[in-house]
Amino acid sequence: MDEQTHFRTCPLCEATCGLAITTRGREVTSVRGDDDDVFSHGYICPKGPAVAALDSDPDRLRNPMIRKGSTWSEVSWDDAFAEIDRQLPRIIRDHGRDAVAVYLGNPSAHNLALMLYPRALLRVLGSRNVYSASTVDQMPKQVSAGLMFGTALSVPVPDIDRTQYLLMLGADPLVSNGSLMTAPDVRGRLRAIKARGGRIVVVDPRRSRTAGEATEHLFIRPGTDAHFLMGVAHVIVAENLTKLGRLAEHVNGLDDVKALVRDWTPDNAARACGISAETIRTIARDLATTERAAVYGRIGTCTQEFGTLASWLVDVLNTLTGHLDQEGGAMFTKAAVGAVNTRGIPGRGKGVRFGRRTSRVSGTPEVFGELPVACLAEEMETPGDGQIRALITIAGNPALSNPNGGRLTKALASLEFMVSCDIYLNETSRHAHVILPGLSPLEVPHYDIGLLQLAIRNVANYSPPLFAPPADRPAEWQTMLKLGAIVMGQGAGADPDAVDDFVARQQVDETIGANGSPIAGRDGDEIMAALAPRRGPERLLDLMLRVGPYGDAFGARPDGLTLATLLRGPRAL
Ligand SMILES: Nc1nc2c(c(=O)[nH]1)N[C@H]1C(S)=C(S)[C@@H](COP(=O)(O)OP(=O)(O)OC[C@H]3O[C@@H](n4cnc5c(=O)[nH]c(N)nc54)[C@H](O)[C@@H]3O)O[C@H]1N2
Ligand SMILES: Nc1nc2c(c(=O)[nH]1)N[C@H]1C(S)=C(S)[C@@H](COP(=O)(O)OP(=O)(O)OC[C@H]3O[C@@H](n4cnc5c(=O)[nH]c(N)nc54)[C@H](O)[C@@H]3O)O[C@H]1N2
Ligand code: SF4
Ligand SMILES: [Mo]
Repeated sequence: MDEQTHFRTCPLCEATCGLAITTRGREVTSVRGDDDDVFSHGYICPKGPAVAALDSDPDRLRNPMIRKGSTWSEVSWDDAFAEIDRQLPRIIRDHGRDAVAVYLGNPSAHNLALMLYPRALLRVLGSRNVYSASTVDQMPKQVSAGLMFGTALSVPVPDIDRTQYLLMLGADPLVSNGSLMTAPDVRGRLRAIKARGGRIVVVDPRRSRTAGEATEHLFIRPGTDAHFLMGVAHVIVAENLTKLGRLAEHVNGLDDVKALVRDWTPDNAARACGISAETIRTIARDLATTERAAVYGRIGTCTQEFGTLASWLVDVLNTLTGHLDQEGGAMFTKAAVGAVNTRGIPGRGKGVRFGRRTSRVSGTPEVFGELPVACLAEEMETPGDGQIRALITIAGNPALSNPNGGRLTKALASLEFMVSCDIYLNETSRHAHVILPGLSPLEVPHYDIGLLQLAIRNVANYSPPLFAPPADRPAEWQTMLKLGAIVMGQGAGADPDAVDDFVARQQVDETIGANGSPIAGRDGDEIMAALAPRRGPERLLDLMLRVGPYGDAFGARPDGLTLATLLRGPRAL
């Protein structure tokens, strides 16, 4: 059999590297970096080739599993859904919708079906008990971005290819390959900053690998980044280094910020954070006077007591120094798909609201429709109206990833019913009564709807499935719709394709009716016909591409982008 080479995007982390995958029949013979990928230029990390290992791993689940006591058995899809249909609707009927919780894990941000379809399930479930890995990760940044810029994903990204000065806090991209900054080969890009005479200052309590590559490493006392950043802001204001430039007409609250930082002298900040007052002054001056400079904070600045404040201050500094939305500064991506910041009428938006309700047990406020995972165990343990009795996990391993995993593990074991949509039997899914596996990453279409909204370049890469999935196995979007149908009381026999037509039509109608829509006033039937015969996530992706900032608006901009264009290549805008 002949070898063939296929070009795909790696789905395993935020860097979105291009892979050149060689196959013989259903077998992968090699995985290398794609030298012609416009974004990654051949770079991959050691995890990239693991897509092949993941594909062929005999431990990866391929059939649904049902647990009776401690005995697992493989069952048919029909039997698995029938079991769920016996349990979930009953629990909802007896105890209400809040009795069923959903937890969404990190891979759902790297999976096209799981980016698009859980929302249909959440909508029909209508439970307040929605949780995700976001609240042990980037949620503070999303809150500050929401409040400052109007949407949860309007996160400015450091333009590391053009900057001359990068102040980086709480990130170790040499190891993580970058986060809230989609950029293949961060190491190469950081080295290039130094090669062109620029500087990288890393603020981290630990001598990280990235700190080892920096021009300067500042040890900070953990959890005190907000103090440090306030100190830097104080110096910028006190020394009249504030330079809003063309941002001035977009900025409000400047006087409030000036008043806030007035007492935060470098000496006060230094006492709290352990970085000397002199260094704080130097950083402020360098940041303000370097033409191309950016401040970037990541998980170390989020998962701490003052995470939201620190996340906000990062962009306060970018703004005060005029580096926001500037080349070499912290810029907004103009993504081809899903970007709320290019939708609607410029300058107008709904803004964001939080705390519309609070959690039942500890009264913790909701954020973007979810509750913090730190509340999950207590919501399972504490009796009363709204107690969690059933859980659906979707691509998550909260028994390991959530705080106090031991306590959560006990709580999971006490649930009346649990479904895990997962490709492995692991620390979390072993507590499930039913496991529904997704497909291999090489059997599904891929497009990074979320991560490409945070990319340092405007890129659009689509990967069709490399291998056809086995005929009898549902894709995960179908599983999500099936679960939704069961929750709605339509039973285990519901046809996910019919539900999908409904979901797609709903999204088409919403798009037509949206303020400033490029297809305002168009006929829904016509749009549905133009999307045919695609279905599932590819149909929704085509719709989103076509109404996005580069899209063809279904013929109104004939040269515009469609999914068909991406399939033909070239693979970048
Ligand atoms: N101690 C500690 N805790 C942490 C962190 C830390 O650094 N240290 N990091 C935090 C961060 S940043 C995050 S994002 C969270 C992550 O928290 P989680 O998302 O809860 O944890 P993961 O380990 O990423 O779990 C991924 C799960 O998805 C499954 N999976 C993989 N691919 C697929 C697929 O295609 N379909 C389905 N259905 N399942 C799939 C895997 O088998 C696994 O069970 O953890 C947080 N918690
Ligand atoms: N190989 C591999 N790569 C991954 C992942 C993985 O599981 N494995 N997970 C991916 C995910 S989900 C994410 S979110 C990203 C995360 O990517 P990064 O944000 O780059 O995360 P880390 O590598 O955890 O680096 C965080 C740094 O913050 C520092 N830190 C801790 N506390 C503080 C503090 O109070 N202040 C400051 N200034 N620094 C502090 C830590 O010492 C650490 O060096 O990585 C992604 N990449
Ligand atoms: S850096 Fe991330 S995207 Fe690139 S090969 Fe490694 S895991 Fe894949
Ligand atoms: Mo994460």
